[in-house]
Amino acid sequence: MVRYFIDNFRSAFDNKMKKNNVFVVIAAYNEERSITRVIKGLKKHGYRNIVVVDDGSKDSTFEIISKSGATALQHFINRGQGASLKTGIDYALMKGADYIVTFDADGQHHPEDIERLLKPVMNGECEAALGSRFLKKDSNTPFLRRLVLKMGVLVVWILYGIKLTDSHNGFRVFSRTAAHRINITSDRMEHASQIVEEIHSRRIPYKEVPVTITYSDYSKQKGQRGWNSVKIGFRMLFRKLTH
Ligand SMILES: Nc1nc2c(ncn2[C@@H]2O[C@H](COP(=O)(O)OP(=O)(O)OP(=O)(O)O)[C@@H](O)[C@H]2O)c(=O)[nH]1
Ligand SMILES: [Mg+2]
Repeated sequence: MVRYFIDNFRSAFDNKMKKNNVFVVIAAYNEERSITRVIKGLKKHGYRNIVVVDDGSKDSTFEIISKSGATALQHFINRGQGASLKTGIDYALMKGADYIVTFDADGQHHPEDIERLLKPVMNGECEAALGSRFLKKDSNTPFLRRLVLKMGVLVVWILYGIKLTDSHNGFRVFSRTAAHRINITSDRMEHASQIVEEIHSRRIPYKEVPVTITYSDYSKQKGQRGWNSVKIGFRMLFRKLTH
């Protein structure tokens, strides 16, 4: 009985210690309606180092983050999710992060999935864990979005020679080493393909891990339009041909 309590206490203590060097980086653009819930959810799961980059929002996102207890960084103009993640990752590295989680501000990601992503990186199995909504059966991704994402998988395979099940999933974990090596120079949504390309070309060991991505009315109304995805595809192709 005593042994049971000691083991439980030790495992809770170990988990807390492990989470101390985990930094969760969130890019947020006009997310005043969801950001409080997202930060609270992460804190509830024991994450203390939460870095939110307000990407020149026109609403009160920055004021909300500043009062939330999370670290609030700000772009004075809107620069895009890629640029925001770079700002947040650079900050986390500067603060000594050992593990970096990239997490969305619109409530589509679930904090309970973070441990599953962290595990293979902490075990030394890989340096980057990439979330995949398609390794799980219960995906609630709308049909059109699913189609666009599957095309993205195909394009990434053809352009970069890397075959993933979900190449445009913003939920990931990087080790400190991987975060240092992955150079995000694409400011906007093409950064997702660039991260995959960097992982491949720099031979960073990676693993796909199942995660749940929730599509709510809010996220669907705020999320990416089909046309935008086509533009991203063209920009990826342009980048590939000119680099
Ligand atoms: N759209 C957009 N999002 C940004 C920008 N800067 C930061 N973000 C954040 O990036 C995250 C992902 O943006 P989404 O537009 O939802 O993209 P997505 O989740 O890949 O696409 P959906 O599956 O359609 O939701 C959110 O947390 C945004 O707040 C920006 O300039 N534009
Ligand atoms: Mg979204």
